[in-house]
Amino acid sequence: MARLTNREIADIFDNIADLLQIKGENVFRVNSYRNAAQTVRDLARDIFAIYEEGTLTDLPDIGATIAAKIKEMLTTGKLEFYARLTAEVPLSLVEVLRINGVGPKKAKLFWDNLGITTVAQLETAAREGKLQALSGMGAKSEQKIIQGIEALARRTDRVSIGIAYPLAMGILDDLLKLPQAIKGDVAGSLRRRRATIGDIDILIASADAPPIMDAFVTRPDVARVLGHGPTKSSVELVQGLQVDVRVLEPARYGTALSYFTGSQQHNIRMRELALKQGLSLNEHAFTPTDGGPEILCETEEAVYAQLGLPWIAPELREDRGEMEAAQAGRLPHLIRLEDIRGDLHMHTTWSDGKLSIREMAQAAKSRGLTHIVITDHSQLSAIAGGLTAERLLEQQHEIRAVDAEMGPDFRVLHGVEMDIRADGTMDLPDDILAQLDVVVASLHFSLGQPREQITQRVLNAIHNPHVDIIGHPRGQLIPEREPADLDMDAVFAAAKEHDTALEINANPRRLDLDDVLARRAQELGIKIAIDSDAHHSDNLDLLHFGVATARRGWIEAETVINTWSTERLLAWTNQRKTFDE
Ligand code: DGT
Ligand code: CA
Ligand code: CA
Ligand code: ZN
Repeated sequence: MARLTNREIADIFDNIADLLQIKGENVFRVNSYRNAAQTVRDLARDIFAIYEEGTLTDLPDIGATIAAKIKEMLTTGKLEFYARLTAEVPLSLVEVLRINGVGPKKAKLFWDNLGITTVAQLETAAREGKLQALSGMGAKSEQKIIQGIEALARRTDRVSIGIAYPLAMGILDDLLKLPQAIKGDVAGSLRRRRATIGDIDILIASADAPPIMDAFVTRPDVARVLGHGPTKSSVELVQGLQVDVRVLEPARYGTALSYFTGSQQHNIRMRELALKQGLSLNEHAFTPTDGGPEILCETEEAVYAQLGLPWIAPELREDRGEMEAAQAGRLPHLIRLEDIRGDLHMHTTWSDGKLSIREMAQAAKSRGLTHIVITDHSQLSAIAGGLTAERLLEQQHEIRAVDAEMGPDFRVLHGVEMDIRADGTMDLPDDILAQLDVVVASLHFSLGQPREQITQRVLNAIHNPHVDIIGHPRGQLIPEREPADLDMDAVFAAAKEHDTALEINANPRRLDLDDVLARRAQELGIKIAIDSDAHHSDNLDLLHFGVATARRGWIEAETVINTWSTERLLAWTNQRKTFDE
């Protein structure tokens, strides 16, 4: 018998809370299971070890009754009480509760009157108009339930950082406005800037947690409260994301921040290192294994210093060699957003952008950039208003005019985002490309081609002496479109040979190249571009996602052509035109 894990036990307690709620049990009983689930879920150790030590009831929200149930699950793999409960109330109703707009009362209403026990049955009934006649229901609420079911189907377990990041920052900002909050951070995968996020973790330092918890769980964007404790609470946002907020005393903040930033693998390495020094490390503190007082860390720097390490940037904390690098004093000098001087891929009303060349130039200048390259689509992207060779040369007049207008401190350069056609040819002739400052070549169509064919298309683009950058190389869209089946070894070899830059597209739906590929590219000595691919001035603010992905890939400023001065960039593209051809 495989022993039940913390998570499985937590899930069972959560299910019990849901089922009791549907039964109409009192809120204290329901919450006791809900809170126990949260405690078990948040444990840093295997609960079986705690059970063996006999200290289960020392845990918050675990009394004798709950502890007995944990023991039963750990030792028999079953829970009699849970079996009886699910015989009475079907377990599949727990899934029905996940639909926004369906609470325990409605779930019971549908079950009692129509015998509905699954989401599929509820959807059928709603579409047949059978819900609206029930008491307290109507056509409108029936429609809302259909929408809720559709949203549930779309809800994957992970969401794009582009969605999670602004939500998290909004919540953090609001919490930091409370007078009780001293400081705070986003933690977890979001602080490490993973491309996709499971849930949002936020930490706040404060000596007075309850008002912060109350403010958090009563936010208007909360769909349901999953747990509301004195120092930690979890909610599901109306957007479908889970958010965990924890409040720490300031003296322990650094240890908690380090722990909850993860990754779990990085934490394990930290703990191993601590143990070698005779210290046990958990989310609260270091404790000497031979007894003695806890060592508290107010800052993360102090946590790392305790282990004799320099602070490690959160983007590196994936146990991909960062511990060894830190110990050897060889952490990379990661690129920062401030290092980016030029954005080399953006669109205007000449193709599918929303703003004029002038508006994009002004927006970029006001954000502190020194140059941009206007890269509208080429003709094959007809739906995006792609430009013919003639239109492209017409555009050059306007670009040169706006460039002159902007003055000497800001340059507007002329480029194109040229399609690489399905047959492997380029969408514009060489004599046209030769007249541009920077050429980005991208795959937009026939991305499902077999490996050899699609790889050859990219190789053809790299072999073209006018192509400077391969835009969003694999064409992935997060979460719906898988990357094209490119032979990246072949792409890297060609990019290295021809000194062609590969793009990290900063749009959070793309983030392509990803962190792992970007790191390999840098190791091979290949240049990287980090571009917004903006279609509106607001999109220029997405660059930080590209920089974050680069940092996760250990990328240093010197690798990235956007950190160069305008002169250096132009010297590079000009010299490439005469390269070996
Ligand atoms: P996510 O939410 O799936 O995108 O990824 P994370 O990394 O945000 O994971 P999450 O929210 O489950 O936990 C936040 C951090 O807390 C995680 O990065 C490391 C730490 N943590 C959570 N559970 C454990 C655990 O069982 N052991 C260790 N060592 N650390 C844990
Ligand atoms: Ca998380
Ligand atoms: Ca979490
Ligand atoms: Zn583009």
